[in-house]
Amino acid sequence: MVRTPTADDKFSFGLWTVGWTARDQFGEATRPALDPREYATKLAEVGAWGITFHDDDVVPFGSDDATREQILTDFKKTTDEAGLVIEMVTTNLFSHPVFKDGGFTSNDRSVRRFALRKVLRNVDLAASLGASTFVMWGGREGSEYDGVKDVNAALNRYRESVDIVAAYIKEKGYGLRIALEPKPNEPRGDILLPTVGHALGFIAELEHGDIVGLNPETGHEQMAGLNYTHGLGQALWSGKLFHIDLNGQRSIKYDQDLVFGHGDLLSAFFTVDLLENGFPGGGPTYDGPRHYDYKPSRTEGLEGVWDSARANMETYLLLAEKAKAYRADPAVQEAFVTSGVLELSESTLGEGESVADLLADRTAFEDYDADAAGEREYAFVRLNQLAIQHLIG
Ligand code: ASC
Ligand code: MN
Ligand code: MN
Ligand code: MN
Repeated sequence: MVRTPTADDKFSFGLWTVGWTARDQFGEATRPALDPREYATKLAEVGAWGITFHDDDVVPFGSDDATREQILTDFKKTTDEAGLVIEMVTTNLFSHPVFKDGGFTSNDRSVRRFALRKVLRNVDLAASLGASTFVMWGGREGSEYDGVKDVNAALNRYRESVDIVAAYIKEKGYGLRIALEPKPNEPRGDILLPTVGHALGFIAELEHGDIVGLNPETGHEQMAGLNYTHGLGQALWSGKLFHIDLNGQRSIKYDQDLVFGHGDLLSAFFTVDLLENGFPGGGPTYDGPRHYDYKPSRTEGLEGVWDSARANMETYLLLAEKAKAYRADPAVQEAFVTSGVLELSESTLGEGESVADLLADRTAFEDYDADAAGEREYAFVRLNQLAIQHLIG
């Protein structure tokens, strides 16, 4: 291990990650289910600062109020004793058969009302536990067949529910922000709000969108063939990067939820570079939890669970070290100039320059030597190779 994780690293894990018993589409669980409190204690031991959970991860679906109260009190006692921060809470609107056609966008209105009640109840819980983010992963919001879902109506219902929850948070004065988590498919054939871009477009249509942002997951963007680091970049640019789910994915296939860095390692390097060092030319930065949403592979036993939890943090810390050295390397700084990476931060019009001025500037067009400019060598390959040298050198 590069160094021991500390609270300043803000490493955080979903209870459902280490707690996954590895039941999949084709096979039984390969690991025993421990008491949620055991996972929490052990997560703190291996260096986590935070923990997150779905309501149903801690309290079995359908528990009566007294049982729920007791379980939550005990769980909170354990996390307090372990020194773990409950930084995020999320609602399970995907496991129970009632949600088979979705929660907020089910064709069945009674299901939508039940889903909204389940979420509002969980928002109260999140606030009482001191969480700062409330994640909404709409895994069952979608369809397998184009003709069965009225997308216009579904987005209206999605907006209705998210706005109701956001308004409720404001009315109660809770210090919570909502983070929507995009995913293109699985478990539904097609999920609504499939990518960072779709979700940003949706948030722009909300009445209470000021407290609604994103929780992009590495593998979810990569399942759509997209660049996760660019997705984080645009979310940051939009002021909407509220939370992140780090993990690994190897190309366009089912959601693998591998350990961070065990998928596309070079992409993981640039993800860490962005999170730790910000944009090369400055701009908004991310200061939130480094949260993992991964699954210990089905081949692992309990020892493998904790090895894999440690691996997530170790990989991140190793990449952070390398990304720091990469940015500090004079050869890289020089390449940033040669390649125009820093030049991109200069506004296209000069200060105080108007469009009329631009139109009058013959050097910008009439006398511009496009052929000569077309000969510029950007030397992007050289810059990328410097990254490779830092990564594996
Ligand atoms: C979440 C979240 C996911 C899913 C999945 C459940 O809350 O972020 O990606 O639930 O991990 O297994
Ligand atoms: Mn995933
Ligand atoms: Mn996730
Ligand atoms: Mn997941």
